[in-house]
Amino acid sequence: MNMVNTIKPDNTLTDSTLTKVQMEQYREQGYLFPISALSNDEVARYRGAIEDMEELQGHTMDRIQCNKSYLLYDWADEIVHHPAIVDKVEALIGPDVLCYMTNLFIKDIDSKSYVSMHQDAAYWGVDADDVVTAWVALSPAKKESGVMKVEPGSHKSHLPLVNTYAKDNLLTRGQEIPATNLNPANHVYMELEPGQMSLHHFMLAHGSEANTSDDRRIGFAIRYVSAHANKIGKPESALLIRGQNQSNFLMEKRAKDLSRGERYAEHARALRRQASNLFESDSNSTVVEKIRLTLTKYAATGLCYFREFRSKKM
Ligand SMILES: O=C(O)CCC(=O)C(=O)O
Repeated sequence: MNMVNTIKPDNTLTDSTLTKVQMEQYREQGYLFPISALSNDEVARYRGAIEDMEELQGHTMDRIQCNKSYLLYDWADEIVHHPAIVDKVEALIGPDVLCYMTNLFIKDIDSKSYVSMHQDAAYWGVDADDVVTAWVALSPAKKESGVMKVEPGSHKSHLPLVNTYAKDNLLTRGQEIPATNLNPANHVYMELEPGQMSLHHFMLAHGSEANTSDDRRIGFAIRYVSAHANKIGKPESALLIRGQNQSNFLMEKRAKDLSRGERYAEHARALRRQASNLFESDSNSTVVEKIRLTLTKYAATGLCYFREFRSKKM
């Protein structure tokens, strides 16, 4: 059996900027945790907003709502701009900060959902090193609830990745680093209390197991990119959070300045652009995979056009 480390640092990091030691840990190991981000009241408000919405619509947040939620919802817009989060991110990637994407990762009680070990950099198509995910816990993130685990230092080299399309894998293509390329004995579980966050470099190998606890596991992953980075492939959009944009990302409009219909349309446009890269096949894709990706791309693009059209009636 592999032994896995559960590191519990003595102190939660609370300074508005990071110390030299913390910066060094991030540069060398590729991650930092636990970091205080949200107050108890904020967690209750944000989790409440998600769960009220779920009650109203009669189902859990779907894949579309979980993707780039900051373009739709006030709670998500507030989190991506939260100074306790952005100050730490700025210490790592500089004063010009974009939010490229957010993903709400919900694992319900007894769900089999998991995330295979992968490196985000392998398929995000961002031409930079300054890309960091702030993973904010909106419920307890413990070993038994399927917290994120990371392979320290793995952000220094590209590892192979296979697309498994496994049923319960939360990743679009079930991207997975083959076990022979990993060292599970070194893996670290980044356990967090609600309101705390972890930071990880987009090259770091990470994943998570199923939730076996008696609460939902709700994590809000915010992808921050230096506003000097460029998007490879077809144009995509991002939201300027701080500083000046120097990148080739198209600029998104902030949700709080928009009506409900305008938010819906902005979100649909952003997801349509994202789909054109996300479901693009490459030279390693098999014929079957190429067909699968092309069909998924047309379905996703069509749905986004439909949502944009529907927004005009709101
Ligand atoms: O929330 C999880 O379990 C996985 C998150 C993840 O893969 C990410 O934030 O990049």
